[in-house]
Amino acid sequence: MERTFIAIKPDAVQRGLIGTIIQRFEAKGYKLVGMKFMNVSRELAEQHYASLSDKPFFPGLVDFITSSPVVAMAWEGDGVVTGARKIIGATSPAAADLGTIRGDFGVTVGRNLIHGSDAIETAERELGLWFKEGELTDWSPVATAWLYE
Ligand code: DAT
Ligand code: MG
Repeated sequence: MERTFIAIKPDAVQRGLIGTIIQRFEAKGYKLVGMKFMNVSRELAEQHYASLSDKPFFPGLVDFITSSPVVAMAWEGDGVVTGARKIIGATSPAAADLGTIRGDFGVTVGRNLIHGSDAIETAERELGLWFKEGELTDWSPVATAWLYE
């Protein structure tokens, strides 16, 4: 089954939106398989955002993501990588549709509340970066039979 990496960023944690954000993934029917509340080292931040290292906003992005704790999560489900990106909304909250997390709760791109992997290969890379072997927990929710035919 497909898995994706989701992180609730420092702005959402500081604004008391952890529960609200997790609720959207739970209510959709995705399965939580990993979660930790943690400070992010500069090394991890730079590795996570390595593909953006030449962007002018990169230093500010690393400062932001390391400034305060985040909630790192792994979610599982049919089509979860694309589905989670839909729940999250467009990169800029100004462009994100209402009903998405960024559209409902954000105003500016540098404070867009949440990260979600953008492809299956990216998800595999990011899950490997953020979680050690044994930190992900497989389980069988009783609702599975009511979510999948
Ligand atoms: P996404 O988080 O939607 O996958 P991305 O991977 O292109 O977007 O960029 C990663 C993060 O970098 C994004 O969530 C917020 C920040 N960012 C992107 N573009 C930016 C910009 N033009 N100015 C400031 N921050 C930006
Ligand atoms: Mg991205």
